[in-house]
Amino acid sequence: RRIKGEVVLKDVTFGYVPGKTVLKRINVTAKPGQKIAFVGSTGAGKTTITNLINRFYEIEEGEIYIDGINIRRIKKDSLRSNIAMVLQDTHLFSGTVRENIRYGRLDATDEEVVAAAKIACAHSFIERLPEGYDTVLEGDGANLSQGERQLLNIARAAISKAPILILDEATSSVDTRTEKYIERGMDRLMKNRTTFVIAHRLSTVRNADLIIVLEHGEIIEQGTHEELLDLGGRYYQLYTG
Ligand code: DGT
Ligand code: MG
Repeated sequence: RRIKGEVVLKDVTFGYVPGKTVLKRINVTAKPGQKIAFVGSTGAGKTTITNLINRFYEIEEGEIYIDGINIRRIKKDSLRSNIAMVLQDTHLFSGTVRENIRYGRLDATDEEVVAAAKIACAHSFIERLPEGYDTVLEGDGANLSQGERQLLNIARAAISKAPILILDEATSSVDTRTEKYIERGMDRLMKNRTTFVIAHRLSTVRNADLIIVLEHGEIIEQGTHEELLDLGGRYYQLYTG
């Protein structure tokens, strides 16, 4: 049974430690292929929501469903292979650049690896490495810049066929010029996938199907970019601030 990518959070309440609630009664419905953006101040709970969709933590109250199936009943392996992610803290292992991009898609051909790197605007810097795609990365990519590590993570997401994509400040360490350049690649990455995007730079979320504004773990506003600007509330403040 193929995952289509509908994600539903129903009355999700969560805290990392007892007595300190981080998310309060969160309700979100993402239809297959939709782009949902989470915005809000530091500590509002944006990353925590994606941590729960990934099932990095167990929910105390409420439920999360993917295509109608409670994620508690989805095997972790299956969840891993159906959710691609690019996070602020990059995850690379000691191995070649090629292996790092192919991670999770071991059947991918060399051509697919290069195509994914091109989508991520990583091809040119990879070609400049001593051994190109066969360059061995030190643990966690210590021999790369933070921005280069993010581009490799984007390439990994691009080669993945996962129907669900999580982008948490995915291009935060990339310079403005590369970020501009990568925009089309990011659009290709999101195409036909349910995407949850978190970005401080609001220009990257304005075309989302739904923007959810969080404050202290609660949804305080939601709508499209235009709707939220018309509302003249918190999003408007963030946007014009
Ligand atoms: P950001 O990334 O700075 O824009 O902030 P958010 O919105 O991603 O915030 P988030 O979800 O990382 O944190 C929400 C709250 O949860 C904040 O008070 C810190 C707390 N928190 C986050 N991660 C952990 C964790 O691993 N352990 C504990 N005990 N608390 C955490
Ligand atoms: Mg965060």
